Amino acid sequence: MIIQNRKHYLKNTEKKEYPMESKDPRFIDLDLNLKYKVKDIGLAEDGHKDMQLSEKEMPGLMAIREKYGPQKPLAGLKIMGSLHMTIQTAMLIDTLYELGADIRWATCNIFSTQDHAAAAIAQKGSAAVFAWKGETMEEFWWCTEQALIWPDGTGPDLIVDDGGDATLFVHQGVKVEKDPSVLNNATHSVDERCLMERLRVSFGQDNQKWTRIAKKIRGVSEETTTGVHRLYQLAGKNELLFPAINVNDSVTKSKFDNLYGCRESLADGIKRATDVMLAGKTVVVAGYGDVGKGCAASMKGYGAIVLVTEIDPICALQAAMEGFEVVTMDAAATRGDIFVTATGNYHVITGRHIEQMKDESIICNIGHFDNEIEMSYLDNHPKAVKLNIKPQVDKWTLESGRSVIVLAEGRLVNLGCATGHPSFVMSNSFSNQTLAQIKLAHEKLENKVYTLPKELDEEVARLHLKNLSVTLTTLTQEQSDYLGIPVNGPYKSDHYRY
Ligand code: NAD
Ligand code: 9W1
Repeated sequence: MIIQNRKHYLKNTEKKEYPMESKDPRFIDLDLNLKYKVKDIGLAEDGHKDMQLSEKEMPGLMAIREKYGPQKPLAGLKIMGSLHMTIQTAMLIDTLYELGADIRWATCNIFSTQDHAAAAIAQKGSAAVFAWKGETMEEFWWCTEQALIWPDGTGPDLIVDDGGDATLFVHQGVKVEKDPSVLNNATHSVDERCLMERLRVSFGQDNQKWTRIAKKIRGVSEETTTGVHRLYQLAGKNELLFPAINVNDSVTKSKFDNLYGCRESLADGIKRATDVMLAGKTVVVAGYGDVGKGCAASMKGYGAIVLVTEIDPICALQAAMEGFEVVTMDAAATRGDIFVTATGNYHVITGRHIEQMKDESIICNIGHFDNEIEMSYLDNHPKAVKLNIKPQVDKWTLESGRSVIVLAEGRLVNLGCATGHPSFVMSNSFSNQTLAQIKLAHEKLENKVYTLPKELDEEVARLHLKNLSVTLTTLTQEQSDYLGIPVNGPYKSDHYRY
């Protein structure tokens, strides 16, 4: 049943009162015939050139095109993507397109879109794309819904998600259609308000839309920790409406995202922001997990003296075995020239630490997105004065007369002050994404969260070896029998820690 008049329907069938006010003035109507909405289609040529440049740096994606392109394993399938609309993502889109998919795309972050990348995809037509840098929240959720609905009104067969917003859209839509009183629940964020407003309007036009869309979805592959966490929560409550593949926990994804990616991008961020010489400086790295290991190794490589802080004795021992001095932040505060937080924890550098630091110490964060450094101490201190040096670089002068330089307002320095991960890093993640999409398309899976089997993780690694001139050794049959490991893998047990 399509309900043209929501007011009438609700008055006659529901006891509870529903918000009957007209649409939020900020609401944007869907336009199913729109092929794209980007900042400037004239940027397409720049995008094409950058994409061409990244071909060599994304050998996994290029190898997948070569290997699977002719078979078209995604032919006839509609794929919706909600993932940073960057040059690297454009290369993923073109790969999925070459495997036969019919694609629509939105970004998963209002600031991360590279407008020339969006323009290139829109101009080529390999996907319908709705993304520009600096979207409002209302625009963001409009873009997400635009990407979820094809011109014939149907939804996707497959979703590529980063952070879980596309998955959330569908799940909340179904929830509302099961129990419209959900629409009356208080919202706790601008995002939630925008999504709920879209679902309210959608429900008024068609009260089975998301139920139908959810039924057709064969699965989602999820890129990030946050999104994967949401998926396991849904699955735990038996509320997951389709199968999900956790790409985040492939070895070839997480090692690149955490260790190798940050090893490249920390110094990039610090240098673009400050042009500081790292050699000879004392750099304090808080946390010695994969991100901290990459950061410490990078700073050591530049000739810096590296101090590490840790709470975990195993990681502390690892740091010591690499020759790093392991101290507390209280002890390090007076010694460091540059401070990097990489813990995922809360208030690892506090106001007390900042007050002890040497004049013009540089403070930055590459771990949890916004609260590893106690920025509220500076923001709320009546005597702390902020001087903006340039975008993402602030000099805070304290009551003592000393100052500190804070990068990216305490948010992720490699994203705020540099340009995210290199293409080669993303080639690993996105090769996992592509293999996950093929798996979802071809296998009958349950409504659970899966990780990719080790064979596919190994395949992603293999696809990157040729380009690096790596010659792999092949097990002889005798060696294979001796170890009990197949000649073609998988080579490790599932609990092996790389
Ligand atoms: P991890 O769990 O492997 O490492 C974090 C380490 O910090 C752990 O060893 C833990 O013992 C330590 N730690 C916790 N609290 C501490 C404290 N108070 N003082 C000192 N050490 C402490 O995690 P990871 O994979 O290294 O990721 C760390 C963070 O970086 C996460 O928040 C993650 O989301 C983020 N991350 C950022 C990027 C990026 O591009 N900026 C990329 C990947 C991950
Ligand atoms: N993902 N293509 C900023 C990136 C924001 C961003 C973010 C990446 C990529 C970590 C994904 C200013 C690209 C992305 C360029 C850029 C990420 C958040 C990528 C690194 C993750 C919250 N998370 N990522 N390239 N912004 O690099 O898709 O320049």
